[in-house]
Amino acid sequence: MANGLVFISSDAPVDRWRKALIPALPEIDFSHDFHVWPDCFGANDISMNVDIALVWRPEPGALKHFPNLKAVINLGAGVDAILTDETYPKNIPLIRLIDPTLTQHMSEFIVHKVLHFHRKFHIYDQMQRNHKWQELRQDDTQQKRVGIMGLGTLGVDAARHLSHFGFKIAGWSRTEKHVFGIESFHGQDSLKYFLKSTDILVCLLPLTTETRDIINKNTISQLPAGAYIINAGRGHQINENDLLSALDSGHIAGAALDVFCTEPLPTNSIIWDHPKITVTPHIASITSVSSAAKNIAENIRQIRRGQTPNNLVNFKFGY
Ligand code: NDP
Ligand code: OXD
Repeated sequence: MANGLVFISSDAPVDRWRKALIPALPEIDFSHDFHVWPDCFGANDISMNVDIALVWRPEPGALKHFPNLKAVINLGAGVDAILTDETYPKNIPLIRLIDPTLTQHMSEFIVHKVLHFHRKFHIYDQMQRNHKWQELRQDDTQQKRVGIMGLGTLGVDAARHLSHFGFKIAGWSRTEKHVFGIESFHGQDSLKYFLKSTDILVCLLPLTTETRDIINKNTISQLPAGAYIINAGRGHQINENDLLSALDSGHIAGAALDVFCTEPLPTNSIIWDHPKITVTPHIASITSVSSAAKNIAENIRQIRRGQTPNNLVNFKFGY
């Protein structure tokens, strides 16, 4: 019976993962049953022995080399990089990461960015550079409306943290939600009402065929003049040219982008130096290896016991 793990990622730190997984899975002999792609490529006994793949942005086509796979475990929350691989074997369950540290770090990022715009720190930063001492009018927090696209694990937690400051919070999701203190909108038909009442838009959607390019000329025009946009979902959810036009016209007052259509953001991109954009290099929430390892270990045990693992991806919806 297959009982090997294969680690497939070009940019996740395999040594740190191995180190964190060893104490979390004392029942596994890591010297024999933990393999790293592509080093193990071509070794037939290894291919046959692997039942679980641990992946982050895996090389397309790599998974098909393991005929006895029972499950694929993603080392991050978003699974878009896996589902765009046409060769992904859809009969193999895909599990994504839900981890309290990842959620906490994302909420810290979102709270920081919302306060940054709400308290006008982006303008004070520029004023400091120009040696300008001036007090700006401050809007009341209770009047400021934050709209969160994606009321899932990350969106709900960010909403809860923001509501403690007194912001008016709305959320938009695919299915209906009832979350205390959050005005909830769902489905395409309600999107315009959600956008109309949003001063600071936060995107925490997964990237799917429905959410690709969802923040575009048309949807941006439905936001009130002077709105802000924060994107920590995926770069392809925003049409970057439409955003740049809206920033240049003044309809959008500022944007904080953590994710981009091309990553790393090319050094010659005009986004880097845009005065109304703050850029971070996809770090809104980096997977905490030590915290996630416990979670992943539990899922590995459940799969091997024949139980249904936690956090299964729904292939129909793509997240
Ligand atoms: P969840 O699956 O828990 O939540 C996704 C939310 O998006 C759900 O509320 C879902 O609606 C909603 N949604 C999905 N499709 C649509 C649609 N077509 N229309 C309206 N709403 C939709 O995901 P997480 O909160 O865990 O993560 C969200 C994303 O954040 C990840 O997929 C990833 O891309 C990104 N991320 C970015 C990181 C970074 O560092 N920048 C780090 C971690 C994650 P419903 O509730 O009805 O299903
Ligand atoms: C994730 C990410 O999806 O880091 O976990 O973007």
